[in-house]
Amino acid sequence: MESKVVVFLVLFVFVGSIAGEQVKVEVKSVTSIGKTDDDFICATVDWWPENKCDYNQCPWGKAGLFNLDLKNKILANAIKAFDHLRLRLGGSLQDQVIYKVGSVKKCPHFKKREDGLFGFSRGCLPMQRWDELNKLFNDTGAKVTFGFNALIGRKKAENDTSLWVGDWNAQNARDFMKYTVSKGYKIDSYELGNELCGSGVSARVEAEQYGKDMIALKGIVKEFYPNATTQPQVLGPAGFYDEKWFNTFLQVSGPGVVDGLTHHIYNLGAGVDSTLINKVQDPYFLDQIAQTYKDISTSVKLFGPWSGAWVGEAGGAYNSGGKDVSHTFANGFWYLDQLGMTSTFNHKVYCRQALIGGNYGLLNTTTFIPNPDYYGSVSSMVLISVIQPVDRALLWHRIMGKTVLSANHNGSPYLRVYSHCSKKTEGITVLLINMSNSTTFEVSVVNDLNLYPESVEMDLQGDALQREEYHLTPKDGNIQSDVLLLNGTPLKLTESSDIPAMNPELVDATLPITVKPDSFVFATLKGFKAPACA
Ligand SMILES: *[C@@H]1O[C@H](CO)[C@@H](O)[C@H](O)[C@H]1NC(C)=O
Ligand SMILES: *[C@@H]1O[C@H](CO)[C@@H](O)[C@H](O)[C@H]1NC(C)=O
Ligand SMILES: *[C@@H]1O[C@H](CO)[C@@H](O)[C@H](O)[C@H]1NC(C)=O
Ligand SMILES: *[C@@H]1O[C@H](CO)[C@@H](O)[C@H](O)[C@H]1NC(C)=O
Ligand SMILES: *[C@@H]1O[C@H](CO)[C@@H](O)[C@H](O)[C@H]1NC(C)=O
Ligand SMILES: CC(=O)N[C@H]1CO[C@H](CO)[C@@H](O)[C@@H]1O
Repeated sequence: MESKVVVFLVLFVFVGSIAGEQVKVEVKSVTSIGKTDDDFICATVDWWPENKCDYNQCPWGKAGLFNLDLKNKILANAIKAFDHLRLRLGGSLQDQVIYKVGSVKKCPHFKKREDGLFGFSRGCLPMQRWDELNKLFNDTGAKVTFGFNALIGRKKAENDTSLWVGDWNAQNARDFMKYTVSKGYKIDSYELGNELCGSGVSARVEAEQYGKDMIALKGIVKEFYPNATTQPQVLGPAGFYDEKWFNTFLQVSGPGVVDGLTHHIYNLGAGVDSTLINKVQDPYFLDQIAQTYKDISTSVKLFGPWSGAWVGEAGGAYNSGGKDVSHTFANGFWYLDQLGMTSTFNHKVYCRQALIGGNYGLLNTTTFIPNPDYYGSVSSMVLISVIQPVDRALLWHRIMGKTVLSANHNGSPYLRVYSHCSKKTEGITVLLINMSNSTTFEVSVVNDLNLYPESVEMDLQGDALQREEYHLTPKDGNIQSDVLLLNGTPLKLTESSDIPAMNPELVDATLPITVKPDSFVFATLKGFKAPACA
């Protein structure tokens, strides 16, 4: 019989009286379980016009690519604060958009049309609008993914109501790319089509056909961007995961064609569902989607090791989100958990639907004021460290590095834990999500040297004596509030409409981390020696 001896290094020792439930979190520090892209956080900008309505509500307003106020100062500041926020331009109407360039002369707006896909006619993007959009992207340092219309040139199959057949006609995309290159606009990646894979949403295309079209797209990208170092990536199929379809697609497109295997997530059901508020706080419900992430990483491993899995669009609740939940603090239970979960399944990028628009915008559709999830995503990316003060950047993006470590505990399932190497400093950062509305957790983080158990001194000297903590809670304890508190103080735009500084609280590193009910905590542990982070 083999008995495995693992020596844990206890970082925190309980001192004094403790009110909450004690939990020991073990972080495996020798090997990583995943690696994200440098820029993991991404948000979408959609094509929806003002008259896109669901459930007697028209929540898009002027937040679509055609009518968004590109001169809005908050919008620009919100993108800039990320220091390279990925923006994915696309969505349902993408496959009905034509670009007014080359031989395209007529340039109509989207119109309601009963027999049109998603109830709309085709719409057209004038190059003047594309110029204006690129000015914003360039000014704010956005990393842009542009999704092409993938239905051009195909026709509906006679014997099947949703299937579209025939080759993609790439002429309009080519002309558009040529124009884009001639203007010097920087594009990070090009994507083909939206939700046409598997059984499709409004329309579908077979995997063999789609694989061939991806090869065509890659060819055009190589032609216009001959320098491999700066060549935009190619992404697809931008739809719901279907094992057989995805595997065939990767095999047909073949080695080196698809750089990012993009799939979409709406695991919370319809926006109108009155139980949405319960679903976002239910760990058993939230866990159900993990299998999809595991399956898609298996598809990548077996059939497309040259590519990486991306969540290309995730709004949580479909049909524009839930009007009392998706823009509030409570949505963070789902969203921050998703960022943590997908990174453990080796996803490279996570695109949140939407930067603005619908009920799930990171920014409020009419006021542009950041909603709680905006700061949560920033959090992940910001490192505001004591040594190196960075006064703005947002939490995930600012502090969570790209190397993902396994973190586990055997306490309540209502406490979720994720761990990454820290972004700009030594040690690790943990994200703790407390979905319980009644229990406080007192968390000690221990170092599981999973490969060669040996005892390592905790390096609690110098600035490691203190831990940086960011506690995110809702205003007045109301989880359906749009106002987020950082360490007890509301996050508000500055007078000049800038994103406020997000500074940590310094806590004695020998004490456990207190995670209050209904809260999110990012904690940066400098003295935590993780070989995988070296
Ligand atoms: C439907 O038509 C397409 C070509 O238009 C053909 O490839 C396919 O086999 C047909 N399917 C059936 C079930 O007849
Ligand atoms: C992007 O902005 C910089 C200045 O911030 C400017 O020099 C450059 O010409 C711009 N590029 C494009 C393509 O507009
Ligand atoms: C390709 O781009 C890189 C980065 O901009 C540059 O250093 C390199 O010289 C380019 N190569 C060629 C062949 O132009
Ligand atoms: C935007 O703000 C208004 C006013 O506070 C609020 O009623 C609405 O629910 C918010 N919507 C979104 C999507 O953030
Ligand atoms: C806590 O959540 C439970 C289940 O969702 C609910 O019944 C209870 O009223 C909540 N308690 C508080 C104090 O909000
Ligand atoms: C163990 C524990 O804290 N359970 C609570 C978790 O949160 C749910 C919903 O907030 C409560 O119903 C449980 O009592």
